[in-house]
Amino acid sequence: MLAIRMGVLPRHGMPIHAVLRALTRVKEGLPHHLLHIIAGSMTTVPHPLALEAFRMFHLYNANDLEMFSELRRLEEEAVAMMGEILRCDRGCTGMITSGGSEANIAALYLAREHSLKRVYVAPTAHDSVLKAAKILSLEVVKVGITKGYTIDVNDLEKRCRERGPGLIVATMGTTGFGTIDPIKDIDEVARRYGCLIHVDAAFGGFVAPLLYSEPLCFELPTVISATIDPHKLGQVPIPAGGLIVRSREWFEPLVFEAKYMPASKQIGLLGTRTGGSIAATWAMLKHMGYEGYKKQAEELMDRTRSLLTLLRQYGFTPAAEPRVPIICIELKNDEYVIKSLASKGVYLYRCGLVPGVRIVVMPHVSVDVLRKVVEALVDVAKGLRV
Ligand code: 0PR
Repeated sequence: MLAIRMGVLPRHGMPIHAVLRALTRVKEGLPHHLLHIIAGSMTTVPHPLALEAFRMFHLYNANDLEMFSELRRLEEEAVAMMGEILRCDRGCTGMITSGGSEANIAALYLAREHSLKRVYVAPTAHDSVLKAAKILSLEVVKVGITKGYTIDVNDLEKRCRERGPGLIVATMGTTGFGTIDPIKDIDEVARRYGCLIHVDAAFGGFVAPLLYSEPLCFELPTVISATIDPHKLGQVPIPAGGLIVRSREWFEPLVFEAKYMPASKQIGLLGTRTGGSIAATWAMLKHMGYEGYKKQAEELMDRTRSLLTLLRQYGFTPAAEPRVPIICIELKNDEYVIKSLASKGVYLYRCGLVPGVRIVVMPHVSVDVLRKVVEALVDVAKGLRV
């Protein structure tokens, strides 16, 4: 008999009820979006329609472009709908990814394949951008920021003049501060120095273009690609990110040869990917429509503004004036604050770049929840002063 040393793998399988009981115990130990106060994360409770659509299609591999060619059609329509939100009126293409990180890595990869080997990155950009640059061996040019936590266009211009053409990453809804880089001014700099722009709208894509009339994305000629995540404010379950690119020609390097596949090709950085993410994204875009997401964005920004007023009344200072529903409250000792809040069942994140805590006003973060967050913060801050 084969001598196998058993560790955690049971020699004989456990009955289903015992497995489920064990999993239930694990789940009970985790914070829950509705039972606790999760007000620092960019995840929210997915819409029941999105979960149903995911369940209907999760079995199908979206990367079998022949057997499941209908899925690619759904994907292209979902991409076109998100492209419309990002003001691409025609010609855009792209794909549903596993999230914002994969979309950003793919965007920087496309730039590299089109001979842009340098990337201009501000410290407010999401970490996945530096991760992408590292994986792809791109030269990183660090760009300064203003006191308002947005890209300093004068500094960007200076760097572009010194270093030359490259891909500039602008963020529509910074992870730590909820600010938006001055994308229109960045476009002017890009034009002058032969650069292109990738807009990381992973969080802000379902908010900013629906609320603000200023040029923000594909209506600017140097914007070549954008990230927009359905699994953040799209109410779609994880995993669902979105990569939108201006043209089929720019997307081409993401079409890979795969000889063993019926279509002899695959798209994207991954292999097998679930059709569930595509169906869930398509379903929510069709269900919410432009006006549905606009209404959600307005409501979340209303809540954010009320929260800012309340926080200021209690003497808390936001690090920046947010334009998407993310607030960074400057606080020393943020690690202690986060831990103390968690012991009260209130889960926030740190802002990252500055000491402070971050609140993200997601759809499940109601006015009542926000009131409880502020109460808990006041309590913990009292402890800090003594
Ligand atoms: N770009 C921006 C602007 C982001 O904020 C994020 C994620 C990404 C890209 C990467 O997206 P994926 O995480 O989908 O790959 N920012 C979130 C954050 O830092 C990630 C997150 C989400 C972290 C939920 C924790 C959490 O509970 O908040």
